[in-house]
Amino acid sequence: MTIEHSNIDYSERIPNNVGLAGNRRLQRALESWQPDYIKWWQDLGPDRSTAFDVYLRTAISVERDGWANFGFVKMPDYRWGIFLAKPDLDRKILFGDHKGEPAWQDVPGEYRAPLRRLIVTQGDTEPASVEQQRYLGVTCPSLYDLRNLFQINVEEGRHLWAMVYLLHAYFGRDGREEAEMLLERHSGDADKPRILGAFNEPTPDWLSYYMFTYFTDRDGKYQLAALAESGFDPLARTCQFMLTEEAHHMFVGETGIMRVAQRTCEVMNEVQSEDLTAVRGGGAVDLDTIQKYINLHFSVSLDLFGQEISTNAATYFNSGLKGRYLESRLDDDHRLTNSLWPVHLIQDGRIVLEERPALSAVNDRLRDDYIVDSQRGVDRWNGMLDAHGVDFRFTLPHRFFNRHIGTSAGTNVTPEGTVISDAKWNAQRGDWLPTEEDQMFVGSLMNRVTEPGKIAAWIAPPVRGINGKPWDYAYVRFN
Ligand code: BYC
Repeated sequence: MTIEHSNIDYSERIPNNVGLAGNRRLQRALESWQPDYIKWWQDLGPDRSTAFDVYLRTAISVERDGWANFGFVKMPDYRWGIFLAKPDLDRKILFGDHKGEPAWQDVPGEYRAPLRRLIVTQGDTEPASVEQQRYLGVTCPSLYDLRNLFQINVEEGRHLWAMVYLLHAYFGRDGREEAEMLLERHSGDADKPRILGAFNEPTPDWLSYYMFTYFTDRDGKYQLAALAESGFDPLARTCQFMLTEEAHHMFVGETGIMRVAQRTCEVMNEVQSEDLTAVRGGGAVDLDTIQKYINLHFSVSLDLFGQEISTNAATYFNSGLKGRYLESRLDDDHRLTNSLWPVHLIQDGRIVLEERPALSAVNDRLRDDYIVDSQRGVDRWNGMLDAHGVDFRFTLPHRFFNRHIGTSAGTNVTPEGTVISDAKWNAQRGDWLPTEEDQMFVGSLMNRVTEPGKIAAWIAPPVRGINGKPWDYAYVRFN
């Protein structure tokens, strides 16, 4: 392909660091997709937001300091573009049958179909999340939060661009068709839904949103990290850069949940009670309800890792298309020919932990890494509860709780990990997952606050603002 740079060329209609101007055909193809993308953004992106000036960061280079560029932008004018991490000309494939061979700069013919499928699945989640969050701006708790929502939305839009670039540049006509389809499927659409389950669920309120950015964006982190190991070098480099954008999304989730729980602690102190009615009466979300939202979003996100035992995943690994988390740091043969991995399975109605060929268990291994990482934020939230003298502790439910994909789909498992009957599940479901009443209560708190320095009563203000600005800075200007 053409010469590539770490600096991004913003003089182009499509900003890029892949030398797009040197490939007229590809440039024209992407320029003809661009208006469809803008139309999609206007139809299904953040509701009634096109005239707002938003304090956004835009990458100016893929170097470490390339993110330090902030300014007011109208979202439809955001410079969505194509940014790949710097190339490593000697890069070798680290795992699978092709271990040690030079990374591919083009798509190997025999892996065309699975590679396209991985890219399409990844690409499909990005616009899906923007669609899911479409109406949240209408009920933002503060300008700071509104700005973060919009920042994440534009970056998910850019992640879509990242995958569309790969489809256009490397997959010819069917790649172009897939790129169109990415704008035609819609979250929750009865006829043309998004590909993965979690991306068809609504994100109706800000508590759900923080949970989504904590738990579901974290699946994004792990999937992107696995794809960043790919032997297909353009995919690897695209994902490496996407990962730098992902960190902020998870930060918004983690601090968002922290701030909701902190406010709950403050209200419990004000009303001198931990009782649900008293806490809700004080205008905060009771801790039990926050736990139910954790249970829901964690379990839905665990489904995104696929089956515990997966031949798809084994094929992706063997073929060098999708690796493990931080593959280069793992101390083994990177081929997994004879190794085993402990996998939780349901057998005869019981949960067992059994060694299985590691190759077929790579999905579950990634899920293991994800669970460890998810626990870190939970520990930090609990540290805050402790500091407020509150005894309650948040927990992650058992990995088989409320699962719809994998070995435990269809088995009722409590958050503690006990298999129970349908009758018991139905009787206790409402203790573990948000009930309609819980959702209505959370929904009733969602009122729009857009005055600088003001914040909704159910959430504490952030510790600091964006880019050294105070948290009460006017991050969004309505026109
Ligand atoms: N929903 O062998 P298995 C993000 C299907 S999030 C529906 O385990 P595989 C983001 C599966 O397709 C990251 N279907 O499958 C976050 C397969 O279908 P077929 C997104 C599901 O392929 C927030 C069958 O079940 N990126 O970036 O090994 C905001 C057998 O399953 C689901 C990726 O996912 C499900 N949850 O694993 C914005 C990376 N799970 O073959 C963005 C790309 C499985 O029977 N995707 N199935 O027709 C992949 O690597 C894989 O497709 C999966 C599934 C890990 C998702």
